[in-house]
Amino acid sequence: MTVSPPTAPARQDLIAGFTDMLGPVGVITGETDTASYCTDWRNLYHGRALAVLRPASTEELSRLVRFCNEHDVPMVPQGGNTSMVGGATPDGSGREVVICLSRMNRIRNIDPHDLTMEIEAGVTLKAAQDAARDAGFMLPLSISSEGSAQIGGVLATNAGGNNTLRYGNARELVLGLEAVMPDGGVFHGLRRLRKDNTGYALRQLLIGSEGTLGFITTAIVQLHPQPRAIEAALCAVDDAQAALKLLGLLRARDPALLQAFEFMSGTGMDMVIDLIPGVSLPLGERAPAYVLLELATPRPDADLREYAEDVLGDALEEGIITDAVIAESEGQRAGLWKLREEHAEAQRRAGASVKNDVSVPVTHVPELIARATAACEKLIPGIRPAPFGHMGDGNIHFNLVQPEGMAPDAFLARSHDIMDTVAAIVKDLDGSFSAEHGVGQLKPYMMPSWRGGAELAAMRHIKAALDPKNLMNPGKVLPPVTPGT
Ligand code: 2HG
Ligand code: ZN
Repeated sequence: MTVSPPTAPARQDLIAGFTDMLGPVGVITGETDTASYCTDWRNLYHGRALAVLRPASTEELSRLVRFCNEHDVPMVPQGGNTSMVGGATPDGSGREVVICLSRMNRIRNIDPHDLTMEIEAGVTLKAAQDAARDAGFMLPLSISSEGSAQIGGVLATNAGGNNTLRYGNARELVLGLEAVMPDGGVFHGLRRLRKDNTGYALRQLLIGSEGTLGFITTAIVQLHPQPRAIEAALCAVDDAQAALKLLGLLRARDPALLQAFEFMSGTGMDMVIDLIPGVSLPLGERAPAYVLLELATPRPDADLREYAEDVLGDALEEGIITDAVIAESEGQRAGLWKLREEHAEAQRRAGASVKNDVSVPVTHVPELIARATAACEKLIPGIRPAPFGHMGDGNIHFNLVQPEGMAPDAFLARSHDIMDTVAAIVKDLDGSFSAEHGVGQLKPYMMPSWRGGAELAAMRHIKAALDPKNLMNPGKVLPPVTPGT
């Protein structure tokens, strides 16, 4: 069945209906005003929207979803619009509405005994972290786009980020959830219990569903004690194998202290230093690869600085690292993290790039990097592999930047070849082709070969049961049904 966009009068009726429900402040129309909502952060996808809708409460959203259901209007949830896989961008038909929850942006409460925080979907991750810190706690989710990414999207994609090795992904941090289901019904799951084995864990189904099973409107997340001491260090290493040895050394000494362990290739770091204004490398000279590590403890009596100096001194002596700098102040710590966080932006400035957000067992990270580098260099001579990421939990962003001088479009035309080349190695190493960025509209074509058979069939049954009209974020995560999939 081909579905055409609504005719002009039908479109006017729908917009009048939206405006009745949300008021003029909640409805944005017109190609110019909706343009920024119809393109993704990477500028890979360009859609069109019937309207951008901004409900201010769960009740308004519930009414809106019922209305969309009655009128067969597909809905695309969008938070901070920071998806790396086009997960929040509408298609080109002009019949989808983008629904943003940015007006639902209250931090409702922080409970110091339960160590929980109740937050609405439109709160940015950074605002949530700041509120937790001001109350004396820590919300350990930390990702590069935290200034814009909103809680709804962070949970819908089960975001991971820099602290996963210690605190887990978003899923591990959520105790309770409220959501509007595809038929407009409200799932009232805002519970703050640590033990609650009552039926299926529906909240876990919604987390990571990328908006295909409903809208997350509010969450209760777990907080952690705020560290009393933090030490961040940037180390130069020869390769990922040396980085793995450093991880082993830190784990052997005191695994509880490690909070982040990030790998960066020399190529990626060169791009940051050369293309991002105001950053410089605080080490003697450039290296083939780097590790940014962070140690943290809530204990008042720990001398973390001395520990960091000892362990890195030993790593230098044993030849595991070739240089290191430990941040002397909060400002220097932020400076070290900037070198890491600017990788995505530096790669964007360096030209077209193909991203592979993959994970493998941590032991296999060096082999992944070595094999995928060789395979991609053979596939496209001059390609610039710039892998980096959350090595401590096995998640590497195996990103490849176009060869200098190659036309960006010619490079992007090879995207699937590159992704398939990397994916074959990841599969061989028992990994995943979608670690923390989701599947979105970039990767559904890979689902049958990675999640085929009973697993994909179960996903399709769940989707059909909850969203029989396929109105929630259509075209994302699940591939179209074709015989045999
Ligand atoms: C990060 O870890 C983000 O900085 C972005 O997940 C990764 O640009 C990327 O591929
Ligand atoms: Zn990442």
